[in-house]
Amino acid sequence: MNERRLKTLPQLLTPLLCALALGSCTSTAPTETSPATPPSNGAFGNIIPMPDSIQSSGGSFRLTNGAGIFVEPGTAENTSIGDYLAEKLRPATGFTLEVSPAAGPPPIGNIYLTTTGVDQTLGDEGYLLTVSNDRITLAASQPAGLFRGVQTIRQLMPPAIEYSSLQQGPWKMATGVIRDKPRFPWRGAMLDVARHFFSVHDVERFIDLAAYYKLNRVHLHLADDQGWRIVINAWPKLTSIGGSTQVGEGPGGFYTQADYGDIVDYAQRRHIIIIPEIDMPGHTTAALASYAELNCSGIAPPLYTGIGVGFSALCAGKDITYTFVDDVIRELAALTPGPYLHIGGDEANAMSAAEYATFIDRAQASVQSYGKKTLGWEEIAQGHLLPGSVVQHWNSALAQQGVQQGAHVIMSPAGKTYFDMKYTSSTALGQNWAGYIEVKDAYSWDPASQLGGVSESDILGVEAPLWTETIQTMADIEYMTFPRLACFAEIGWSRSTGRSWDEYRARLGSHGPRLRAMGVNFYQSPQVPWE
Ligand code: NGO
Repeated sequence: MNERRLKTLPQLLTPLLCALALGSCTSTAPTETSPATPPSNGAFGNIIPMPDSIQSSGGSFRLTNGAGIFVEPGTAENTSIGDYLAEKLRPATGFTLEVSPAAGPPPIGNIYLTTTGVDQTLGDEGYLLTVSNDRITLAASQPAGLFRGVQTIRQLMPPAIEYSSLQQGPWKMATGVIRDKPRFPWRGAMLDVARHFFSVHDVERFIDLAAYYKLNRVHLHLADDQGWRIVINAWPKLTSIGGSTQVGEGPGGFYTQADYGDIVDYAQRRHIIIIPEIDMPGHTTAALASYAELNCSGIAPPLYTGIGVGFSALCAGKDITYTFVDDVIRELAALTPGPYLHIGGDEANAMSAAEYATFIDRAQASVQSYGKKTLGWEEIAQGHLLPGSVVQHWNSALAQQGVQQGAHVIMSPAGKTYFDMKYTSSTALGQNWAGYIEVKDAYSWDPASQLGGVSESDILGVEAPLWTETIQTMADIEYMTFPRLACFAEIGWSRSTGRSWDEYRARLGSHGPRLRAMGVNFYQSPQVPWE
């Protein structure tokens, strides 16, 4: 039970909303809803990730044909969010849901999205959602906050709203006020498109599903031993040769720079930043097989389609290696609006510690020279980190060395966040080197107490990787990712106090019909009372 939430909500929110004239001053006396005891009708308490505060007012809003979505101000960014919401609500309702600019709250029955005159303490992604009998008002100080709040509106609608075909209404939602903002600014999911290649369409679906649970980063693991997946114009054989294989017998594949641009744009519209990773200096067989000169021996190894790790390395002693690295980073930086480039850095066991440290120093310098910040797996903390470099914890205590150098950390502890770990010993897909991760395990941990020497203030956020050695199709991706992504999203977004597995499992169970409506092939864990 969260005492702070219970005491402060009526005192803080109602006057604030009335003062902002956001259409929330209904005559219905608000009733408090603790996150640990959602209302029995579930409607206002089944949101994932759990909002920072919820106050339900016992009424109901009904969306009917003729309703519109009004955005204020009608900037391109706000209009795009209005359009996105309309696109999500139109198929199941069959309503036209026109999107128009507004100056002040619209008439009764409409949806109002506003960034005008909104409480700045909501931050970049926070929002204030007021559902009254008359209208839905979503206020945020930034467009990203509006976008996150739109996901809450979707989750307040009946689950059938998520079907892509016409469904039976009525389209009612419970009334109340939600004030919400995230715990961590970085909440990511990683998709390994190197071990198996996935189409632009698959990546976009992955992005869409991540957006539903308010993630804001999608990290693409674009190169590994088994495949190089992004065209680099200065080194075309990386994809023509290095992109031609994957784990097993499949033909591999790669993204053109235009494909990658489409993915970046698709993510940007969902207020998600794409983090591209080129894994180096290890995990580089695809590059080494494409260009003999990148090998210390001058001889290209054969392409690799197995699942071993730690055996390959670029040649740290050759100048051409750094020309190559700089070319790749330059082209990737030019294609990537986000501030980070991920240089990998994990398991470079085939080079000496001194060579590794030199390599990481030089790669970081290249990243910085193109105006970006470096992200790397925790091993990069063995180099000299530049200010702004971020270390991604996965399986050792090396992130502590990063913290000692002043770096921030992204928490991806393998035993909790690796979506490629099997749920149980009978899961057909996945690996188990970091253990089994049932749904309860995916929910029951806290980033700030996970690794000694890495505390809340050191942590930029969390990220869950899906490595794809055993994952071949979108259905496989969905099975390993869901429902664990929902658990993970709550760890990244919601406050840690008052969290309870017993409360959460019921809330997650209520997402069964939503995931089914979206066509998600999720693992129906026996730990969860699925509806
Ligand atoms: C490790 C390894 C990856 C594997 C993954 C499989 C990291 C950072 N490096 O995680 O190459 O694919 O495990 O679980």
